[in-house]
Amino acid sequence: MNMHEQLQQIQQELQDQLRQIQDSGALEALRLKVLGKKGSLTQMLRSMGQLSAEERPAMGQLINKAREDMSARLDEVARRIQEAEKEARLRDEALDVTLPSSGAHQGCMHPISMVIDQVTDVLTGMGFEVVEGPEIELDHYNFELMNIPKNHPSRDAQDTFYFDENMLLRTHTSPVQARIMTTRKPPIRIICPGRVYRADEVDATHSPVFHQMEGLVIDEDVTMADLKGTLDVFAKRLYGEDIRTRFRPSFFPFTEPSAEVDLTCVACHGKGCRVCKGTGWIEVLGSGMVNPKVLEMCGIDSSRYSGFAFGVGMERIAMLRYGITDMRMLYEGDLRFLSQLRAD
Ligand code: 2U9
Repeated sequence: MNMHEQLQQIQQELQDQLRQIQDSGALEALRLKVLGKKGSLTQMLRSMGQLSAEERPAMGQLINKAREDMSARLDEVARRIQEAEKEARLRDEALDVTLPSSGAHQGCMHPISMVIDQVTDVLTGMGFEVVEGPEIELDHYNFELMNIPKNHPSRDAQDTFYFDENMLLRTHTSPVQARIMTTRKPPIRIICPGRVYRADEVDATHSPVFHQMEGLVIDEDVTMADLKGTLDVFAKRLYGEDIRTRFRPSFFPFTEPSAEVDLTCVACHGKGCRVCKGTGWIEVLGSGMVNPKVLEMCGIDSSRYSGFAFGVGMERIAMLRYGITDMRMLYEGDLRFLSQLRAD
């Protein structure tokens, strides 16, 4: 085959293959096969040495002309393919903004947060001020100033999470109140909501992390009547006017005297049911008159001032309010459960 025929063949082949090409990758491969360094046309240019000096210029012109032609044809097909690929991409990625949405997810507050808000609303409405403090606390504020002696079981490493001898995760929010007592003068009327920690095993009624709200009032002439009146109003505002309170003697190192406070069962309103085990009463709060020793340790003159304090578990209130029987439901973060509970 002479060079003219060879050239025609290359051109014919290119023409045939171009007709079948669908994508830019294959097109680039074809361009290399013909015009690349080792391409068929490039080989032909190299083999021009075999021609006589007279034949060479005309053949050279012919090959160059063919190269330009073929290059232009390849470019033309490349443009067409690029256009087609772009069209296909636009089709694939098309977004119909007029379609209805798949339903935006509406969040809700966690039941513990809802209950903290509700209890806070009632107590701030009665004149209490909200105070917060650190969850990592000193033994001094958590135990020492609360009159919890060195040999007390709650100080045991089995019951309390310690960082070292002096630092721990607070076991109640009382240290927040101790901090206020050591820095402010009475009258003091504060509530301390917050997370507390105890080395408990998890079960239906226990968790190593839970939430408390504690209240403290210190002033001149504060008596047990003030404690009873305050908690009675609190219970009625939280659960309704028919709710009554019942005080039973108890013991806490930081209060003297101390009392457990029962409320009319909020599930059956006192008739007797499963929640109150038929008694008509449910235990909800702990309370008492602040132990004069605690007042003195915190720098408050116990001959002039007296006070009362109370504590209530937020999980307990949430479980009663929303009919939850297993505390673990509050911590599992299961939206099928949580989203059923909404603020009322
Ligand atoms: C100071 C002095 C006294 C806070 C009190 C209780 C009784 C109580 C429990 C309720 C359920 C803890 O969350 S719970 O397990 N609390 O029974 N708390 S009196 O007494 C104080 C606090 C601060 C300075």
